[in-house]
Amino acid sequence: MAHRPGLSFRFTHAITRTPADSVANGLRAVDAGDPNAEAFRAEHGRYVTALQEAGLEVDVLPPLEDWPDSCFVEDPAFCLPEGAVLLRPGAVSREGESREIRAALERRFGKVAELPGAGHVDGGDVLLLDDVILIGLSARTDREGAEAFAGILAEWGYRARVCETPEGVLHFKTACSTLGEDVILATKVMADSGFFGKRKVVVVPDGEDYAANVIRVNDVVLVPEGYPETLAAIEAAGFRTVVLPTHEARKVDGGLSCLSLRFSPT
Ligand code: CIR
Repeated sequence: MAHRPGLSFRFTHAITRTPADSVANGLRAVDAGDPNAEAFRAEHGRYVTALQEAGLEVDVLPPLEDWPDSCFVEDPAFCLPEGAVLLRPGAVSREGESREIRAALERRFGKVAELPGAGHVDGGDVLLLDDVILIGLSARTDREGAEAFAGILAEWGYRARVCETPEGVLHFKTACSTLGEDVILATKVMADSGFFGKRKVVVVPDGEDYAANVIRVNDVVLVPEGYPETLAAIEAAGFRTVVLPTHEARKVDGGLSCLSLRFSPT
């Protein structure tokens, strides 16, 4: 796979989905109280505006009451300039989400592939970099799914590497993000993993692990509100930031990356 500068952060479009009232039943590892759907929708509105201000055309899909976690659109699909791949989320309560997002992807892409076989992959476990795609095995993404997905990526000309997400971390990207230009933001455990080779790694300060999930969108990095040391570290590394509230998403283990699919269709 050739190095394609900007592949991982230069985007023209995004897809999001408004949180449903049923998001109060969303999956979570530790119960810190239910998210309030109305407050979540207000935070989501600010997120959509931030993507638009970063230069993206944003498709906002309607809420799906039958699928409580369906606002986390990153998980049922993965997008590249050439096309989109419908994944197979690893949680039973999310299995219908790929079907539900297909039409939105077909509006934007000529090519929409399906993950072959019976394995599982959540998009939250897939980190797109400019020269490699890292796929993290997790409680949601199994080896069969990861290998089937890597096979599609290879057909499309991309190199993938399968990694082990550290124990207790929901998704690979719960604990790391690309800041672009070969700089990674990662928790200490992830930074020590060796997954990132010679790339520069900005380590998330102690006590702020949630802030490892940020998104670089064109010229800015969107950062969750309430993590001042991580914000300072990202700015010190030379990146412009926009801070957004994610208090409701966090109650159901969601972060900034999970709330959109970002892409530049060719
Ligand atoms: C779940 O557990 O599946 C949702 N409550 C949160 C999904 C977060 N998605 C992501 O990190 N990509």
